[in-house]
Amino acid sequence: MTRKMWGFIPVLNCSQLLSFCPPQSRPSVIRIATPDLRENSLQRTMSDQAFVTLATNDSYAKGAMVLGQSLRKHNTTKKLVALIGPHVAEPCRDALGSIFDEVCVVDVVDSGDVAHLALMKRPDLGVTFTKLHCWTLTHYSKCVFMDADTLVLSNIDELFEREELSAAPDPGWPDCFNSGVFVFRPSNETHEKLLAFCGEKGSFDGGDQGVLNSFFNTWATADISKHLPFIYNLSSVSIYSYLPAFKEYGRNAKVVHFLGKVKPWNYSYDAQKGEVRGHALTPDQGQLHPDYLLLWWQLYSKSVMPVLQQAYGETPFNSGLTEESENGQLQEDVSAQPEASAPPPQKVSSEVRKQRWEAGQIDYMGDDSFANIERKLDSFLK
Ligand SMILES: [Mn+2]
Repeated sequence: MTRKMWGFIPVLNCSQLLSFCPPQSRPSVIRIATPDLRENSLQRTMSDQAFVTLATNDSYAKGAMVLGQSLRKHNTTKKLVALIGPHVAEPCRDALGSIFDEVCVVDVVDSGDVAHLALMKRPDLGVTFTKLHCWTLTHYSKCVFMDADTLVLSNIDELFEREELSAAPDPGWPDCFNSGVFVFRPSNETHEKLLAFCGEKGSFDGGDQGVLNSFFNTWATADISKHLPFIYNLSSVSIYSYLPAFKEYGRNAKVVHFLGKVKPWNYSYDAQKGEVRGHALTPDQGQLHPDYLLLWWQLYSKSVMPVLQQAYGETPFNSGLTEESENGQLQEDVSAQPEASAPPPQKVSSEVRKQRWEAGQIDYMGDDSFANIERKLDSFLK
């Protein structure tokens, strides 16, 4: 009975409420805290926008942590949100929690709604559905999604001036946008439309980029302001495919995207020497720019390792850091698991090297490193 009564209480503002009080019980001075109010509304505007990333496993969680710290390092005023899959380990969640403002576990299998239905039609698109979940963050009015394999090089808060769906061209097919960095407006309606679309039509590339490009299919032609400059999603692939452009514009890069199968966390790092190690000479690998790779590891060892150590406590974990032992032999971190160890670079003859280059097996970290290519290029350009 009493509970029901609450339903009839109208929403009143302060002065309306005060008018019910007898005059003697009213406070003599009503403090109007203007500065506080202003601060609150400012905070509201800022907390109304967020950078969002996604980690489906512990390795990607490390990437997300480095991304989060790179955004913090460049003084973002926006909130940081990490979506995580149900398989991310507890200490990793804790570590993410101390870098991000919000960590949301997304389990598409558990959601008994449109997502579940779509997933039953296309079980192969599970990870994609997890990513599309970012549209349900409706307590934000605008967000910028960033893959966990991206790294921020300067403040990029200006991206929030853009509208949905803004993204940079994909280096492989520039009429498509790359879905590693995009501006969007959370909306349950859009989320459901996306899922239904996904369930019906699937994805032409098997991932979120295919779905999003088919859904936002006027991106290439309708509104040039939705084309983010390439410097907001620079992939190493393009550095090597158009080196002169990189030489001209590369210094303005704001976001690096470590595209490809091999990610920064697949390497290891000697913190004492400040060297990245463990480069494998197999096709489709090692396409990461050594300078950006080093930057990633520097940030990881300085700003992420302490957070991880705190979260794991005594429990050993795969840190990816290596130490030189007293007899000069390279040792993996005692706690490291086999996943982190890739074969060390090998010296090969120039003939073999040429063959490998032509077969697309490029030793970006060694003989074919950017510095060497640049030297060669400079000798032509002079
Ligand atoms: Mn990516």
